[in-house]
Amino acid sequence: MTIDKISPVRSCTNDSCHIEDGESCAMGEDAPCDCEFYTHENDDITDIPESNEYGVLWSGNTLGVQDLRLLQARDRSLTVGVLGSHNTGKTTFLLIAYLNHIRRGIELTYTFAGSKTLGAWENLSSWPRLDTSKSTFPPHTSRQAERMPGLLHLALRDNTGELVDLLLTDAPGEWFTTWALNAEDSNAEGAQWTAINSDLLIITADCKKLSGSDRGKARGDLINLFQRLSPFAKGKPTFLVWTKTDELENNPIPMKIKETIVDKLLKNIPHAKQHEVSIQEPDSVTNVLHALLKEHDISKNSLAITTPIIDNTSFMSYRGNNAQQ
Ligand SMILES: Nc1nc2c(ncn2[C@@H]2O[C@H](COP(=O)(O)OP(=O)(O)OP(=O)(O)O)[C@@H](O)[C@H]2O)c(=O)[nH]1
Ligand SMILES: [Mg+2]
Repeated sequence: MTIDKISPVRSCTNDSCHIEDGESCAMGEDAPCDCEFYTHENDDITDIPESNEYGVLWSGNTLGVQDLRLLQARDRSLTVGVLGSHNTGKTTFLLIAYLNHIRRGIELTYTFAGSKTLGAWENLSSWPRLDTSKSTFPPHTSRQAERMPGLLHLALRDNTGELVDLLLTDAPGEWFTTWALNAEDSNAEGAQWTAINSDLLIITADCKKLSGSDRGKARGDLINLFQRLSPFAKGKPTFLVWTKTDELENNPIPMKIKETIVDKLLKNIPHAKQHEVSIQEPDSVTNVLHALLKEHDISKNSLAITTPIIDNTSFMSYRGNNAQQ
């Protein structure tokens, strides 16, 4: 789902199968074309690489709903929804987070402990890695999967050794612009899925756009998104992330525009916090992700069980690891 290309129109007539969303065949076929319910047209346009045909965890592709069940059986997993309109730096944010985690020798609060979507991460990474003189940003995220975004997986370990599976959404920005205007639009299903299913939320605010000639539209899109997201963000750690801050030195965001955005953010999502990131400072991205996880831990701990200790023997006093003693 990460590289733009012409693909055949693929569909499955089995209602309980979501193979179009990147999942495995519900009938258990390894190759979807072996399934009686599966059809694909325009096959002559392009060959699909084999890895795209298999919706199983070892393919390394982005995950779908059925894949999640396999992952969630292992431990707690957290879905991080990354929302923002087209070109606001969502995929770049995710990619920097991945690349920074796999770099050796850097001190991190949460360390890299694996990924089920290495194929998808490495596909994205090939763009900046191509060649130092020609390296480039990842391409625009295509809107092939309509019902849910592609999920990128990062397993991280905190300093107590506890594992957390992060599922990061990589969705096309058009979904959110459409959803902000009309939640019922059929092109907005994936955005709605993201808002409902995310445990943690990141909204990207593009400093370059907000200081450029199209800043009025950029501001409008962002405020519409705050309003639409407001009921879904309740109780979820939410960050507004100002992306591309390296652009601000030459072209700052007009004060009035920034004030309006912050004002609307706090009206609609009062608990939202703000952070700044830039490709020039990769650690800024990692810090945001870690701060979001810390925020989640704080909100989780505030709900910790506080059963009073009413017996003196240590056996009777034990309340489990989660209880505050
Ligand atoms: N100056 C600067 N440009 C950036 C930075 N991050 C991203 N960009 C630019 O922004 C463009 C869009 O970035 P993406 O990460 O693809 O944006 P996106 O939100 O995923 O876009 P869609 O997939 O279309 O929704 C890139 O191609 C870069 O040109 C940054 O930190 N600084
Ligand atoms: Mg993208």
